[in-house]
Amino acid sequence: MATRLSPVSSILPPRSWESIREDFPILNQKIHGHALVYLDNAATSQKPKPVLEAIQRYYIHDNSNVHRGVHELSNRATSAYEGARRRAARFLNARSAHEIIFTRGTTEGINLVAHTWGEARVKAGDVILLTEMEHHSNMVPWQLLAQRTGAQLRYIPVTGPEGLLNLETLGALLTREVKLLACTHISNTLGTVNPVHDLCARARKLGITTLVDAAQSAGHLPLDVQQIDCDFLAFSGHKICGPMGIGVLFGRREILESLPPWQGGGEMIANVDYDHSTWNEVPHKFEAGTPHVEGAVGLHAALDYLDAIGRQRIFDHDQELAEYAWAGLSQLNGVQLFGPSKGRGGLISFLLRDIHAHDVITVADQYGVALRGGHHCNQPLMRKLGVPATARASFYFYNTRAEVDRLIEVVREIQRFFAHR
Ligand code: 7TS
Repeated sequence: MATRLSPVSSILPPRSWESIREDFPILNQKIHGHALVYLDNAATSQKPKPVLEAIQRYYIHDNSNVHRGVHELSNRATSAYEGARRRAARFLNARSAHEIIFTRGTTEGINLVAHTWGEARVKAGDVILLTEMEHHSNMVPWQLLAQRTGAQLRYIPVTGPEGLLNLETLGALLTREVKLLACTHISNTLGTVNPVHDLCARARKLGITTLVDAAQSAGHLPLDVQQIDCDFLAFSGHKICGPMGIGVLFGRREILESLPPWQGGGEMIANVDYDHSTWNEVPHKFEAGTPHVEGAVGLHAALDYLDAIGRQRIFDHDQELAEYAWAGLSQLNGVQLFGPSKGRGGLISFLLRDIHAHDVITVADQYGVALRGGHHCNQPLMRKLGVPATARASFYFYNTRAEVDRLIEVVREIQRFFAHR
């Protein structure tokens, strides 16, 4: 019998972070005369060359519409699109590619669930349980559903300065009226990593459906929908090195099969008559119209790229940078930091005394440091924290300790600048 060889990736030494960074030409430029320090990764990540090349290759060699054609290019486009679906299933450890719906992103995935599952399963008096740290994308679709159905929203509270979920309230909140628990995995403002596996297990015992917003966790840590044991999980490609306009909604197959479609049109049907139609099998039932094939191709390349680095390695790097930045910022006078001091995701929200977050990020930009400031689509959370806005630095694997040093230096500079005004 032939000897089995180990997969190549397991015998190659890991690539250095320096060489990985070279895959991102956009990072190598000056902004206002200073080297760009891109710390806005929670909004969108940069794209490595292999992703850009995969998209270009697709358009140069294979572009066509999918599924309905029989010519060679259509077959190639279909197999690229469906190959990306299988890759996304593997990325999430879903049981099958039937559980993967391509969307425009996290927001569209959550809206899809709120419409199809929500309208089929939620009625007046039911409760949708969220947390106080949800992004508007995981709040507003449920408010709209509540308005349509007469359901109510309840929230798991966030505790004081540490920004953790108060899990002691869960016993009282997880009542029989709760139909859905929808929770972010990593908060885009606080950096809190929520115990989604435990939350889903608690909900499951009571027959409550679960949805995980993985916009800030996919591509930052190992993600396994069977281990989390959630019913739905959504993420965006553009935050994890993929193109904009493509995302994934995972849905447990039995649930997807039992739901009505969302949008109507081509692709999602089996048979159409003048007065009624029947639906294609899942996941196609939920993908009306010409899909974003280019996006799926780019996403496929991004998932390969991330897994070649290793998601655990990425998470360790995120945490190291976040803790290094936390330590550096907390040594400065007049800096307020938000969220947990340890065990956090790779982003930090902060405020400088007497300086508005927008002034901080505007001056930081003059030094080439790209931060984001505002409510980060967390308006209710901002009110709870008692601040109008925060400045936020968010990291990815191509960021370095030297860039964090530069951030701290620029923050000091901003403090000096405003002290003399
Ligand atoms: N959920 C979370 C936790 C997010 O951080 C975001 C985007 C979304 C959902 C929505 O993702 P989309 O790709 O559908 O727009 N967060 C941010 C941010 O923090 N700054 O810009 C976008």
